[in-house]
Amino acid sequence: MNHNLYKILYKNFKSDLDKICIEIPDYKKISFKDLDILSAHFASFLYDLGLKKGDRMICQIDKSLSAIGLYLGCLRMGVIYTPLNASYTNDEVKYFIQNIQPKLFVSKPKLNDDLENICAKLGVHFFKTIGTSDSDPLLIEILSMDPLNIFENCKDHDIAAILFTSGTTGKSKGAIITHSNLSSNALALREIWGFTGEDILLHTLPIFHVHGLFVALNTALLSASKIIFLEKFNIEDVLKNLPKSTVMMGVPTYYNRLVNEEVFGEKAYKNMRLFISGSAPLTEKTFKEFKKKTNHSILERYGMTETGMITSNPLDGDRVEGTVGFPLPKIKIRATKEGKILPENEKGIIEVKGPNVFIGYWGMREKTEEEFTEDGFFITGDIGQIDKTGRLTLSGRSSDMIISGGYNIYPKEIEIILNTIEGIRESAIIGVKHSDLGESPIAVLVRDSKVSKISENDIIEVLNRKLSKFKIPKSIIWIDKLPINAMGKVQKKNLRIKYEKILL
Ligand code: MCA
Repeated sequence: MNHNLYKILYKNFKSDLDKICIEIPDYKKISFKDLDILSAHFASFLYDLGLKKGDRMICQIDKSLSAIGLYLGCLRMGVIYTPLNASYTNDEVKYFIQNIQPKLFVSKPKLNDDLENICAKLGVHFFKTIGTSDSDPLLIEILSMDPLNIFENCKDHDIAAILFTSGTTGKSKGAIITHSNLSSNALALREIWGFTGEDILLHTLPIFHVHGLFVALNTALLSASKIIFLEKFNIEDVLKNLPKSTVMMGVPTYYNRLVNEEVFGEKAYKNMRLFISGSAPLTEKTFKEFKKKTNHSILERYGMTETGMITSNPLDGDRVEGTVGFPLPKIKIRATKEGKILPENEKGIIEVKGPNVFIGYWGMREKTEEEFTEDGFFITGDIGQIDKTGRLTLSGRSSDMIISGGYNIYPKEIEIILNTIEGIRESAIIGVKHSDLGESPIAVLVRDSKVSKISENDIIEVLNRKLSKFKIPKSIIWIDKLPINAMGKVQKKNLRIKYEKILL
């Protein structure tokens, strides 16, 4: 059997190739046939550069049909696809290039000249740029090539993508995701969420993360559902296109914004059958307000970059707010404490096993071994409990990761930079409540009295040069000394309690 994910997607949508697959409102509609040809052109582009199965490429481009064509072209060729947040700085990107040593880097146009030099210095064979318009030179060149209708033969463990997920140590880890990780998860989601060719998915998520790329795109393509493809979550565009849609996927911020939007009414959601939320905890307040306003119970699910989707509230059955439902078919979860499996309703670290679980972190054997148990469960690092019906409730994280509008932020990555700044003796990054993004980072700093005072603006300026905007602390607080426990560890929990309302 050929486990090539594109082959599996194609097999499931080829029955009606003339059907509209993707609509970009007020701009363009393409059929499944157009999509298949577009992906074959991108496969040809990769082949023409000499890339082959197992080679790696990185792209840092804007959400567009070309971005989808490039992703599907990589799948067709068996080229390993790594998308990056378009707002990552060169410092962040340099790390990713050094980590996976791609043969090809595709960047958005005019991101900056340094990137091409960085790629050359780091031995990247090819540096290309592609924009979002139909008149983009590289797109025109690619469309002039003969399409390559390839379905590279892949085994189930062959790698489809490497997606980076931040690490508690401050250095991101490349999660190695196989063709069958992705196909098994998409097949399971199609089944449990009842996706069919009659569905129309409103897609507003970025496609450089698992949620928008795999959970939304793969599941819709596998189901031959139509996709209304928006550049980003913009409330006006969402309200305009919701009436044409039947399913929406989003982070909790999307639902907070909708529920607080006056004009979000029955007209908007009249054809909607399902609202799905994930990537960050959905508050019970938002769940209740949304239900009151629309009579829809948002379906919350739980996943990670390393595992795709793990559990989901049921399509038919109780969607209990504050819980993330039941394991997907063929997936096992358990709560453990110091290696012991806990009984029902006892809080512990959640571990997961199944066809959805990645095979490890690229170039980090030890780190990979640390995160799997002897009997093959992946240790998620999330804290939760499982009740007697098997329903999972999450209650926190063993690390001090912050989730801001669905983006994961690891304090260590920011603290490492802060601790290099003259004038700062100690630093602690903590997550505090944010009414729109759920959580946001703030910096609690101790001055180095031996050095002249540094201003908050100067600190933010240094951070802006090194980090994507979404990681920048929303506030800076100076204190005399950080609270530490007997082990000398900063007691961030105390700081979170003390400053939890500072942004509200
Ligand atoms: C944008 N900004 C942010 C965020 N997003 N700051 C903090 N946190 C954020 N999440 C900043 C921008 O840098 C910009 O700064 C300013 O806010 C306005 O940018 P804009 O894009 O207009 O912001 P927005 O429209 O308010 O975006 C918020 C958002 C967006 C819509 C929630 O962050 C979003 O689409 N998040 C989805 C993330 C996602 O796909 N997560 C899935 C990960 P400036 O103005 O200074 O330039 S996958 C995952 O978690 C697992 C696998 C799972 O289970 O799904």
